[in-house]
Amino acid sequence: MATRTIWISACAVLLLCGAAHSHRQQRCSSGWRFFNNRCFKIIPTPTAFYKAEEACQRENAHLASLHTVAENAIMRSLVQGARLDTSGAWIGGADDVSEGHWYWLDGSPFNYIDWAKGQPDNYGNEDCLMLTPYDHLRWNDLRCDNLRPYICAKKSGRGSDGGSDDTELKMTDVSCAPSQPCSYTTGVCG
Ligand SMILES: [Ca+2]
Ligand SMILES: [Ca+2]
Repeated sequence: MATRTIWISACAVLLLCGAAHSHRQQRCSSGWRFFNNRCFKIIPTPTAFYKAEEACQRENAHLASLHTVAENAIMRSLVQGARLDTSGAWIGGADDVSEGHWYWLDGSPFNYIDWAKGQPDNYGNEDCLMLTPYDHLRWNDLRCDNLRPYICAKKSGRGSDGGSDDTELKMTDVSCAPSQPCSYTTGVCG
């Protein structure tokens, strides 16, 4: 287990190197990280779900929707890199309109899921979506008034000198030892 933890950390360090590249490009403003035509930002301040969404909207973003294995894995690695893997983080899904009918706050199709074991369980009326520390940052429904860090996302913009040589975060940024390959389903090494 100690070995696994070490390689998760190594994974995060290399991922942050990839993020540093993204700061030199113009597709995302400072503090945001570019991946798959969107810009993502992790805000570590523990915040209730809809307060977090309001904060994202003030930056023309929403709580992040996730649509692919790669996006999901990259977000997990970013959360780990920010050392928030013990608190988890809100992402932008909810089933508060109709129980069991999940939607993304940004209006995109809810076409991918990665529920943690036994989730969603709506325990005590849980209607908001988070990456849970209890199962490798897979998904859990949680009561919306809980305070958690959160991930905002928005479409990438084209800066005045946005170039074609932008560096994008990619799965190869999640690098691990050959004996502990990075899992494309969990986004962690081993
Ligand atoms: Ca629910
Ligand atoms: Ca739950």
